[in-house]
Amino acid sequence: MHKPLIGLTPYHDTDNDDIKMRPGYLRALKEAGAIPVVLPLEASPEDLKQLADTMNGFLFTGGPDVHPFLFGEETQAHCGNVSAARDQFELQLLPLVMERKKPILGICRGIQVLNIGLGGTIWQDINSQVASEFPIAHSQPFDYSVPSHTVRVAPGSRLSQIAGNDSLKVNSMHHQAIREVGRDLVVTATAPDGLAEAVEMPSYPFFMAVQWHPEYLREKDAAAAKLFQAFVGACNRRK
Ligand SMILES: [Mn+2]
Repeated sequence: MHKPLIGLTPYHDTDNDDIKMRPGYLRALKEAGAIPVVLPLEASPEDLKQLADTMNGFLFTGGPDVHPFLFGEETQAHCGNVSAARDQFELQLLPLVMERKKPILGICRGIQVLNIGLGGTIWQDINSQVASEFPIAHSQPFDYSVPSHTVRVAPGSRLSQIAGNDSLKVNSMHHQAIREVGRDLVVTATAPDGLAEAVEMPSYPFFMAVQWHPEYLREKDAAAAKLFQAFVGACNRRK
């Protein structure tokens, strides 16, 4: 039986123009039964359509900030580096994938870029823009394989069904977060400070995005491994 092919959007190192991929994403998809395929950043509109046709699903991975002009804002003092090439690639790919109803998983930057692609906005820098009596360490001080904060999962959501739990311990390495939620998305996990940590699109076959990094948790945490299994399962059904 052919395994599903899952296209991953790559990291773009703007200092030397390299594209890179963290092995954790590749291993997580491989363990869940897929063949991960690292996508290029330079692709014509025709190439993008062919990729959208050929891949069985898409993982929008972690990475740098998204350019604020893309969600209608000036650049805030604490916004980080951006890659125009990656912003453009991901935002052009998204509507083509959605037209074809291919499964989508977003991780970290992925949740933000998917939200922006659907008309939503983000906090450019949580620490300087969101006041909190007990600031949560969204840039955690310890290893990525160790969870640092909890999220409350919306009962009845797809995430709740997959994880089998309405409270999850997650890692956290983001300084940006969803502000206004994009079209047709619902928030399905929330951090103790009220920030959105997961979204999904109930009207779409499989559209889920998380702010944390389940690829670093999957070895010790069944809920993180199940997220990849559910995604790959949806990709298998779309072959
Ligand atoms: Mn967090």
